[in-house]
Amino acid sequence: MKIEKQQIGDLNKKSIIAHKAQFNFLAGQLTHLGIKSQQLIERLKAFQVAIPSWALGAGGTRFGRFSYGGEPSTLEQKIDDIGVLHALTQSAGAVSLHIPWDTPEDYEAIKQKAALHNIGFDAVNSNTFQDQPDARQSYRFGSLSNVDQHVREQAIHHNIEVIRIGKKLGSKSLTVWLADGSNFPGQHNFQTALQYTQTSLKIIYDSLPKDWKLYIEYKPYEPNFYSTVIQDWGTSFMLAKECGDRAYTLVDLGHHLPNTNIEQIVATLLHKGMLGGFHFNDSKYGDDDLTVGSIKPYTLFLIFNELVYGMAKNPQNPEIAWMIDASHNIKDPLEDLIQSLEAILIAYAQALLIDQQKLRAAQEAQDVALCQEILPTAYRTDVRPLVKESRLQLHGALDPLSVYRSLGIRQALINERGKDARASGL
Ligand code: PSV
Ligand code: MN
Repeated sequence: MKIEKQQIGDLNKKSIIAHKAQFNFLAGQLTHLGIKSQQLIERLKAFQVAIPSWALGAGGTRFGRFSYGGEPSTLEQKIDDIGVLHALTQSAGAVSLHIPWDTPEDYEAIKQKAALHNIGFDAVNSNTFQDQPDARQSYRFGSLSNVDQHVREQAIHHNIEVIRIGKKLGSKSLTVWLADGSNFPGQHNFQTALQYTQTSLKIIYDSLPKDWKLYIEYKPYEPNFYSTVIQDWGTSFMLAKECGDRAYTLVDLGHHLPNTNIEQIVATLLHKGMLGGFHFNDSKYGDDDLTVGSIKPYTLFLIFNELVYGMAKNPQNPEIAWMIDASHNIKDPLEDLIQSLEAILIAYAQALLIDQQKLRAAQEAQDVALCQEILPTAYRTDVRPLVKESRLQLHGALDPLSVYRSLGIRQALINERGKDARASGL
């Protein structure tokens, strides 16, 4: 399945007049504020978010899974689905593979498929949270932190194998997320578990090619419910520092306890040059993996405020690897991802509108009320015409969701792959 530019162009015609009127109105307002729309549009056009190979099928909970029909059951099909997303949104230009869920069989075919859709290979992800059918050791009691040396060695070797796979595809980074932890007090010696994890990560880090980065993801709980070895950004930060200067922290928005000030964590990491990877999603209670921006759009905007500030002011921080890490339990995954990409670009565009100079001056003057006014002024601007215009300039869809539906893509996928096709993943 490949969507042609012509098909999108034809469907854009329906809404182009209304779009141009809305865009011209907004651009006029921004000109009054001294903001050049085209500069913002160029930033939006450059913003690319990786799609995880495991997110193209239905997600599930421990209570069940509701398939959507036409799910991609091979890696080639998953890349085709990302190709659909990228053609429509022009902002999903990379795939992030999870191994062994999506271990390539024919590397050349996979690379050709990705090139056809203009998709690159972002971070590769290891999986030491599930046992594989042919594995000698079990991760029931952890992987890199396990008290059993054989288990640790198996987990280390798996990560080295993931690097080898990533190298063949052109990836330049490895993301490690560990489920390691304990369910009951006393089960773990915290210090030993941390030390084993550190030693194991260092071996993995030392196996990285010199132009690769390591991202260490943290999470407070789940699947373990009493303790998690890498529970917070501080632990990730500390482990990354122990590994070396190409190891960084990865922030996943869902991996915080309720009401954690994530924007402050983001600012701290950027200031220290340690924010390497970023997983987008949204949540109400825990790691709910809901559509980006669906629950707390203002928080997402505040986070983007720090990201925009940090990307401009912190050259010590590397380019951030963006990825959507959501689970699609009741919606068509492609529709869900389209909505997430839209929410990300909207929050980014709003944050780009913040008058940073005025904010800085108000902060220096300790004018609290004015500081508080400046942010909502940007947030309440309807930036959707800017986001649409950036897609239009790249020959994407003005309204990706409605074009997706008009083209009947889900039905075409069901016809092609069958109603019961099932994607690998969680
Ligand atoms: C764990 O919750 C996580 O956020 C990690 O990034 C995993 O790789 C991914 O989700 C698996 O769905
Ligand atoms: Mn994640």
